[in-house]
Amino acid sequence: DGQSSSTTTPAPVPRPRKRSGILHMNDEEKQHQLNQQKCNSKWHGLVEGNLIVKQGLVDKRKGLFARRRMLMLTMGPHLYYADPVSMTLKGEIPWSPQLRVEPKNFRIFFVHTPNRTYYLEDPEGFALEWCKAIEEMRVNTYGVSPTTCT
Ligand code: 4IP
Repeated sequence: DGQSSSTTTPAPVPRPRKRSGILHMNDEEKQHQLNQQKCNSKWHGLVEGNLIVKQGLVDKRKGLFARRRMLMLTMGPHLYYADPVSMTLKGEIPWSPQLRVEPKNFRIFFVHTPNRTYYLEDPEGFALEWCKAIEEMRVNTYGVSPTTCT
């Protein structure tokens, strides 16, 4: 069809690194980022040596009440949440190929896991960014599931 002719392909143009580009870094770049995180992030001690891909304050609702937590998506992958006042790790949303995100609006998003749905609210309104980052991590880790029911 003429598409696979031997025309010279133009030299690749270096593109600026996207926020989510961390997933596509080579080992050396990741190690560099990790060293930066060790020196510069006060959360480093809570994430078991994993590289933080995205972090931000969210309100995590359980029952009637919500707790403000620092949510941290890391390589591994992990989704840790910590108390930003006491700077202690409170828990972790368990990763599995079944983990799914569901944005409700600009602030509220759900993280569905086999045993629990986490109700999260980004008070700054970046719920869609969270969903994108978590979904990208899921695809990057487990691939696109062929058995997804819609
Ligand atoms: C707590 O409510 C907090 O929401 C906890 O969140 C939550 O644990 C507890 O649920 C829930 O009872 P109160 O602080 O009002 O008592 P966090 O751990 O972030 O402090 P998780 O971690 O599971 O959401 P239980 O069912 O896990 O105890």
